[in-house]
Amino acid sequence: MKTFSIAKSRRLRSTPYTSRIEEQGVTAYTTYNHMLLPAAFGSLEDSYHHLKESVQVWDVAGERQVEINGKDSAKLVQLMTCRDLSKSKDGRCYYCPIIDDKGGIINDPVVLRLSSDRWWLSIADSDVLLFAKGLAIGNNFSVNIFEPDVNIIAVQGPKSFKLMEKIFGEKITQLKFFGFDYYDFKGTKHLIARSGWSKQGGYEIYVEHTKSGLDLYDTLFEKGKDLDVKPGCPNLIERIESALLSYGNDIDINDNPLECGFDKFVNVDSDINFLGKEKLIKIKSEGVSKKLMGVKLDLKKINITESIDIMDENSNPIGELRSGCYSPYFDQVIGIAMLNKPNWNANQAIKIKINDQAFDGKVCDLPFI
Ligand code: THG
Repeated sequence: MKTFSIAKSRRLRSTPYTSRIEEQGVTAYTTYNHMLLPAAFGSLEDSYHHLKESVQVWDVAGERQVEINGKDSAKLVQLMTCRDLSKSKDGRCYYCPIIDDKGGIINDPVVLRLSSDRWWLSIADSDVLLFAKGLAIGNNFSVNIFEPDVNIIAVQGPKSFKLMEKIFGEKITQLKFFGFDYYDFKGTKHLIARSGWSKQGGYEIYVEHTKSGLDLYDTLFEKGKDLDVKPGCPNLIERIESALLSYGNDIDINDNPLECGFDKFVNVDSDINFLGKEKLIKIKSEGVSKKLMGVKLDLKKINITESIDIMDENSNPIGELRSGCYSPYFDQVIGIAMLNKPNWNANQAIKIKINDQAFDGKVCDLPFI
């Protein structure tokens, strides 16, 4: 595949850590929320093994925050998501599909309840701020909506707990999954959550004070030397094996949450008010006609830049492959596919054509591991 360099500009925003990661050997960027997001530090496969064994520090500032505060903030956040937040608590994160009036997915952020009238939506790659502003204006809500200057550093991998303990003390190891609290670093408080876009364990530091954050970034590398800490980024292989979904790749506005396996985040039975509720009630009672599934292909290499049609054994189209990679764990290509009803049985045979060559494969359940 031919590769191209990225043309930087003000519009394609750098992060406070960009100069650091460029010194540390970033080799590819993607864009996320109009910001640079590192996509590789050399070999994806080497980074994958390292992430599963040790600890990495990621510049994920592209996971921007949409802050919604004010008297009607809880009402607006609930209007945007089908997940029931009526019993939500301060200091907790909630993975929430944001949907439109048709039930189409606008985004799949991690929602942080800072207080009952102050929320952060830690968004995937789409312009949630504009959607939120439109709803607030149309409904005459009393809210403030803006992007605060927050730049997340993720610390991921099995040794992340040891590394964070060295810097923040034992109490950081007691933080529960999807909980957050404030921890001191040289006199500055940092919001730290036990979360991250890998299944290897770890934390996300929501840096609000850039100077202290840069010092913390450097300290993570100093204190992590004996733990073999390395710079990294969300890893395509690890995230597909773990079935962490990527908005814009695996899911988009033409999919509803029930098609994407978000059933437990679709709360149509409580009396909450959200956009698309009627629609989701209807879809739930009728059942979905397409669904995200895993696929395994008899292939050792793939590079997906657009969806690829999937066929059944008789060459009838049955869906599309949306993400894929070579998995060292399965020693074949695995991928995330949207498959039409009734092709949802694990082990069902499928076919795929790449560069006019046909390859066999089979359907499987998500997550792979
Ligand atoms: N962290 C933060 N912001 C983010 C992401 C993140 N914004 C963009 C993107 N990632 C949003 N998408 C996801 C997808 C999956 C998860 C988090 C964000 C995730 N899922 C867990 C899982 O699937 O096991 C837990 C879900 C649950 O059960 O609540 O962590 O990574 N700050």
